[in-house]
Amino acid sequence: MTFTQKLKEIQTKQNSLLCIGLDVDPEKIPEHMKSRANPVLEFNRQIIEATQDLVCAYKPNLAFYEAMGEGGLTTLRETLMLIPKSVLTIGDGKRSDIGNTAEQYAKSLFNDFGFDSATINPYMGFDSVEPFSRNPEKGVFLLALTSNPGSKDFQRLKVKGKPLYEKVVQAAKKWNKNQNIGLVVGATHSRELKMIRKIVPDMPLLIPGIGKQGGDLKSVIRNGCDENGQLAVINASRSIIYASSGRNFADAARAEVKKMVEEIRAYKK
Ligand code: OMP
Repeated sequence: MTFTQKLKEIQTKQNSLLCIGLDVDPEKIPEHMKSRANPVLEFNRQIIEATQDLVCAYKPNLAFYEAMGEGGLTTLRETLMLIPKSVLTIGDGKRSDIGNTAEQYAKSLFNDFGFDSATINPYMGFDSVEPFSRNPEKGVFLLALTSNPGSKDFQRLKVKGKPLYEKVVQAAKKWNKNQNIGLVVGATHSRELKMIRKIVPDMPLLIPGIGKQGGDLKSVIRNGCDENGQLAVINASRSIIYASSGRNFADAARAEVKKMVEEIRAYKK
């Protein structure tokens, strides 16, 4: 089964397009957790247990775990073991390098950590992406138009009359022989999202930027889903995992997730 088929199946079974970003900053977790043996792991365990029936994916951003120093990657590995197989994992490292090195990144993310998919920077071209997309079961999300203000610095530059991000979309479509490539499009660009969805009607779109970054959920759902109301993976991190800084943080995260999932279902109609 290809990654895209697997994503469709999981989104149907879970009846959810929502992805939670496990971007855990040890300083931001509730005070009462800080005396635990491994506060971040325990925090993740409670977030995952409280939300796993309501989401289609979890996306740990590797930066947060690398920044923890020794033990951070072990915490990431242990976190991945807590995620049930009914839900996908996205390793968000935005990796890229020459083919020989990209092979090692792919091996690390897919074989060693065992992520189902990863975010990849396509700037270095096909040979840098191919090691990640070789296995049809593993998904690759190529950065197309990112949610941050700096996305205009390069991604919107015109190349032969078209913005660079559109060239990335066209290339991803061409490279998608294994039906496992998707694109990252920020929720902060809903007009462009609509245009990108038209070019790639059946590719997964990872859409971060809801919540703290200000993306509008309704327009993202209306513009980012495929014709069956699927294949958009809507990510929110801080607005969910830090919904409360108190003892009720996991319940508060669940309430926030429930609210978002219900809104998404309503907007799909
Ligand atoms: P919140 O703003 O807290 O919801 O977090 C957004 C998450 O999505 C972070 O892990 C970002 O690194 C990631 N992200 C973006 O915010 N914008 C992008 O354009 C791409 C990503 C990503 O690839 O996931």
